Amino acid sequence: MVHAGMRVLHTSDWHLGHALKDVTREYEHARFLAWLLEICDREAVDAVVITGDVFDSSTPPASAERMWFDWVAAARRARPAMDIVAIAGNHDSPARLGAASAVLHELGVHVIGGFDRARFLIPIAGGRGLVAAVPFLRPIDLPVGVEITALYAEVMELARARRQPGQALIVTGHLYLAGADPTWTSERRISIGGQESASARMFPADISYVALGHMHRAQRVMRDTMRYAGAPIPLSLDEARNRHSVVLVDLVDGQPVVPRLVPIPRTIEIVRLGPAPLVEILAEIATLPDRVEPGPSSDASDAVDRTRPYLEVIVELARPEPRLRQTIETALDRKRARLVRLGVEHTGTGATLGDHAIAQRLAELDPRDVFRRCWAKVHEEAPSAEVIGAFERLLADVELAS
Ligand SMILES: [Mn+2]
Repeated sequence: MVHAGMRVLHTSDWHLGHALKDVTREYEHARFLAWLLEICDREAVDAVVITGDVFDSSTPPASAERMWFDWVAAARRARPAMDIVAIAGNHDSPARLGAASAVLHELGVHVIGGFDRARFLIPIAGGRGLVAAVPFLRPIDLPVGVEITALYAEVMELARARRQPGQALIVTGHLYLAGADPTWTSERRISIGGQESASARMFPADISYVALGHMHRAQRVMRDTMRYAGAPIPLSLDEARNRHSVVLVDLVDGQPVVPRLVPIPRTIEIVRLGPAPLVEILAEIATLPDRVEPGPSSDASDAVDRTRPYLEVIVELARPEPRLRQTIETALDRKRARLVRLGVEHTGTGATLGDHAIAQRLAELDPRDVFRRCWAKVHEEAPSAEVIGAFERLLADVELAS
């Protein structure tokens, strides 16, 4: 019988190496990671669970990989007994994230790239907890005919067989669960109707805590102890209103106490103007704070410069305005905010409105429907199951790459 409490910190979707319309997020990530280390120390965290998308791409820049390894090293120094478990998300390369796993394992850091029956069960906090570390499941991880639900059923069977009485069981996943709210996240497009969509019911109630990644908005699913930790920074302008946090889960004799959210301070604000007519936009820009002149202390002025707000401007136009960008940029000349997106909404002729409507309808269509219609047009019959299967695999590849 294992007795004693433990504290787990759940975080997700860091997307190290991310750029917002060409602007690197390095400074925000560095600030978040420094803050995270402080929280681990202050809250005496026993284990950190990172549920995927450590990196923004399968080939992250060296600076992003360095940030990851530097953080792991700093965490080891600050809290030598703290376990770190990280799984790959759909953005990570399982091979690349897992490449250093043997070295990291020696340091008490468990990185799970691809699903591996032999090593996904990881005891943490001196055996007070057991993590079933299931990463994002690619079609290649699933034997032919085996669905995600069936694989998780097997995971649960193996985990229950290994679990000691009183030991907390934490199960991870990087997937979209039906019922989760993906509203306006940059993962929205790839998650709806994708192969990774699954039901929350595959996580039975004897799991102490279900640590989820993929949805960038922090949220609970079905119960308090099944959560998406959410991304630590907004990864698109549409995520501007998300509140970012990490989850602290206290487990006493394997039983969870209601999880606590710790809000993450936002390093860089996002300002969104419009859609509005140009005169209104210019009036709003005039009220924005002016740029601070660089002071003598280079460190302080560096921070001031790096934290300039991101600005999105959407202008309503009745007719094309070739000098629009120049007009906006001139108005922003002495302003602190930096323009990362200038969009236009046409309110003019029926033709442009019509184009707009068609583009919108296209975005709403399911690629499968489009494919079926195109196939039927050319071949005068519905595509066979084999052809649909091939298209699904192709679609999954494209979705993984995006
Ligand atoms: Mn993500």
